[in-house]
Amino acid sequence: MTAAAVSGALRSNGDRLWQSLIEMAEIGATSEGGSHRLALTNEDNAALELFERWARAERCHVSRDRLGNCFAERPGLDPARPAVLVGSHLDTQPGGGRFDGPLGTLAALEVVRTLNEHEIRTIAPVIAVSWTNEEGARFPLPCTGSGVFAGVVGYEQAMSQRAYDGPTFAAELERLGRAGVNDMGEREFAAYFELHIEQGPILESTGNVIGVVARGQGLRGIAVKLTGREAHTGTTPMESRRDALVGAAEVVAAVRRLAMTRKGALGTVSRLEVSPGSRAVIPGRAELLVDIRHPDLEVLDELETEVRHEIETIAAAAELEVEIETFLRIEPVVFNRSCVSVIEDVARRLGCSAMEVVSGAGHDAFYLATRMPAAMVFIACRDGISHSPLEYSEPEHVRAGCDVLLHAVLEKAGVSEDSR
Ligand code: HGY
Ligand code: MN
Ligand code: MN
Repeated sequence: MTAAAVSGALRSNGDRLWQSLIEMAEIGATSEGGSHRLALTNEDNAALELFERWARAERCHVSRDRLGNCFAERPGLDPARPAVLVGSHLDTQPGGGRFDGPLGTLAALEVVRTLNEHEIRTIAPVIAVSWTNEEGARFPLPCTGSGVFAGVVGYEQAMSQRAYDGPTFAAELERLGRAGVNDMGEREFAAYFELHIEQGPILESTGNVIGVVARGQGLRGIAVKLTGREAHTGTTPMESRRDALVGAAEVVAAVRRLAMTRKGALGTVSRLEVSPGSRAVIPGRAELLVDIRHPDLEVLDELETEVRHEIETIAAAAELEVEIETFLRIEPVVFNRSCVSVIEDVARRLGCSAMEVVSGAGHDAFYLATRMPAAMVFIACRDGISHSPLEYSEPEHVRAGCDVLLHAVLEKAGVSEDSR
């Protein structure tokens, strides 16, 4: 391990990373100052191609797997040593921000750039990665790419999922020529690290620069279809109606009420589609997406059971047919203690104020943690806002987060004695 790396004197180039974030944000930029780069759209593809150009300029071996996940490998001295994986995603929410995803993906690239600039040779290979469809905004399954890579999400399930705007995941991969042939299925990895904005208020409100993410809360995605009877709004007596939207409104209120009965639980109906949506027609169909979360698996399961039962009860009382499908289960995650400790130690060594946090948002690292030792580094975001054009993190926090990521990677990858 070189003196620079050990003493913590080594630093990434925060200005270069910030500049890369600005350039990346130009792809899919919105007039509100955010990012609109839905998974497997032309914008998402352009973002990945920019990442790949930058990675090739760093002499990385760039490849993709069959999900379109992109791997930029910087060789280590010992190619047989399990690699250290580091990255995040480039796709965004419809009205997303400029940091959620790109921060971690471009910080991984900055790690590579810094190692090249200082001619530091790691023992193990270091691979910067960009995962496909983390957000689950266009295609229902969040963390599709990392989920299949980790062996948690089935390949067919991933490929057959249909975008809310129509095409299947497989068709869009094909249209973009996005898939590759690098099958990492059998490869062993030493660790996975991901830098991400907290997307919540804790770090900012406590004045901590670094969040050491030891755990992540679990979540359920529940799709609900309510079917009533379309009829004339001007002639149908109130007591004989089967109004799907009235049922949906009760479901929205029930999800909120049930979540508030449990400390730490979160419940949201985040998507509602009503048809036919004509003024003089009583809504015959309503489709809802329910998102519930809790750090404790037992409480999360209880809440899911209760929500499903309440939806059945509401549908029966409103004489509506109902279909309920839990299409998404991401279990609460406990990150690898050794990786968490490395982040804690590095943050202390670099003089960053830090605290242990539980991630409220889901991340690719949750799935990666089922296949290899993994942990995350958080930095604050202004007012805790994310999934919004208002998303913002301070340049000095971006720099600090990248430096912690850099040294965590070096700890796990090892550094050769002959590095400068
Ligand atoms: O669902 C999530 O929490 C992530 O932000 N996609
Ligand atoms: Mn994210
Ligand atoms: Mn997100």
